[in-house]
Amino acid sequence: MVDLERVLDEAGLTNPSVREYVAHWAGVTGAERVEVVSAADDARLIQEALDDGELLPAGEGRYYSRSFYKDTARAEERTIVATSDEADKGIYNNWKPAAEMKPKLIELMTGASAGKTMYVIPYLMAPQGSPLERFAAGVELTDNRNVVLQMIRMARVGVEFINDLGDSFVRAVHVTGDLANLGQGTPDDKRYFVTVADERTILHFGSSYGGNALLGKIAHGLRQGAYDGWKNGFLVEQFMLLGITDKETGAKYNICGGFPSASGKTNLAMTLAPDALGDRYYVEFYGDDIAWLWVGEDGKLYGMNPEYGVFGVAKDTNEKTNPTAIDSIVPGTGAIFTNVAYNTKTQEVWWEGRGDKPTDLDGWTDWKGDVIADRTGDEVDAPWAHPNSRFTTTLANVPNVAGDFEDPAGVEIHGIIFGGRTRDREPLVRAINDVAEGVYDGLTLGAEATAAADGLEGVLRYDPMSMRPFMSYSEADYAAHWLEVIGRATTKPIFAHVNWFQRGEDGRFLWPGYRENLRPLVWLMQYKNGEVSGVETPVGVIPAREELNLEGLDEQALADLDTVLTIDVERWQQEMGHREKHLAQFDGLPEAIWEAHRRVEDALNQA
Ligand code: OXD
Ligand code: MN
Repeated sequence: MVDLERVLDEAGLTNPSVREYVAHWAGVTGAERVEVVSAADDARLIQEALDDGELLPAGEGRYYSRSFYKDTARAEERTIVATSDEADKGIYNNWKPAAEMKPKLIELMTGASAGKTMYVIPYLMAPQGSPLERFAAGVELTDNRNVVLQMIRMARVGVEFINDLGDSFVRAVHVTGDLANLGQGTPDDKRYFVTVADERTILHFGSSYGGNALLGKIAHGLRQGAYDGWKNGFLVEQFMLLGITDKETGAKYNICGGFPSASGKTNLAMTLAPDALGDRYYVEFYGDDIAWLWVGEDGKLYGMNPEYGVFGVAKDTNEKTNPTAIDSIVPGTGAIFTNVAYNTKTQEVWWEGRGDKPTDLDGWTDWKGDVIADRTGDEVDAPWAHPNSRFTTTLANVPNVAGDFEDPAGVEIHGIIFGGRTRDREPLVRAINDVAEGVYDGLTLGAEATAAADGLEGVLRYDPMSMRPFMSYSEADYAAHWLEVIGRATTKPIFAHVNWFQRGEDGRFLWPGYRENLRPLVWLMQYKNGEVSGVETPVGVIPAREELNLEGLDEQALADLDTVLTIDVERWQQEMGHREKHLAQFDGLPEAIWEAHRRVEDALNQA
């Protein structure tokens, strides 16, 4: 073991609490070397990873990596929120006593980094100077270099972010473990991903992939953040955040919102105005996955994206679905691709939905590294890329990133939207004026079960506020916290529910989606400003057809528009029964939420 004091001195790591923490875990994990990293080390670490074959070049200034084939996604069933207070137990947070989990993790981690380097990653999940800065600092310890490279893209990294913060940092320990012998997905699964929320300590063992391993992002940026927000008066949500500037009036509107997975959140976050509206509206990108929201001293609601990069799902990302993403991963961006298909001869990458499948198989390997041309039998049709394959790129690479994305003051939030994936019932957009009804709408957010074969067609898998896998305390307290924070704002955002996925009887999508989604969002802001009045329905206010800006919208969409702007009362009444059961799971849910539920139910019964 090298002289730790000297390593920390040389790195300029002066915070005594951090030094003590590093020394403690270096001892537990038995790492052979310790290295403190900052963003400036990126080029050197990339070169080391290329030299070791851990990364492969994917064209100029882009890189390719593969994870272990049984380690390709977050493992929700192995993810636990632990505290010392059983009152923190919820339906979704997989709560366990801290006193039970900590010894397990310490045992798993003991000596588990022997022979490896332990990288010390001081990071900040906020622009420096943010009012939430003290909740945003962390120090991840990891024995995996690729995790360091990903973290440098996804967070602000360097000792300067933590030296002056005393003990106010999240302790985030990541140990990869022996991936080939962890029994992933079996009864003998050895992995554990634990957030000890009331100790601000994250202990993740047994993966080197995504949210299991980049601890700033989900474990801290969502789970720990949400717990801290609950105790300290702010909200932490799996929300995208975008800004719309009306070039004619100069007004700027910022909208954030939650979408269950596979409901197009990243595509919406990075959207551009449709061509016909491009002269008037400019859309800016703030974030595709996480927003922290707080009430400022002026009584307005503010929001910011705590991340510094995008860890986007590659599948179906192309010039039509998300041209902005494609532009943000071009040569020279430093983007890292994980688990997509890779051509060993041309260094190209490809994934399902990227465009036409290459017809010349020469050099192509799939996400596991197997040669595509050697495939036989059933393998021939197997996807080339893993469905959860990803690209990682920094925010600054996104062409329409907002000019003020680094402003510590954050931006005022004018609208909060929830968007599921619903084949009928949910109109294109419905505005919700009442705060409790807005929160109620978020709590009953869901995406349709995809397995029609289960007889579940039309039934939602509820995903409250799209936070189901990231809840860190009880849902009843979560609802009360939302009511308290938004209730405190004297200038309130408007809520809305959006749905881009209504289908016709023939199964086709009735709304073209993608860039056209700006139209209902513009309507929502006009409605909030009193410029249009919409049509009242039992479940909110929907646009009158003529209130939407329809310039340049294609003929088919115009023909289908009346259908996407209607409420199917009968289907809604059915849904209310499912909602009641869903909400009844949450003991102690605030009465205001039940009242909102009953108001909507009564309005439907009178319709
Ligand atoms: C997720 C992610 O797992 O954003 O939700 O990576
Ligand atoms: Mn996410």
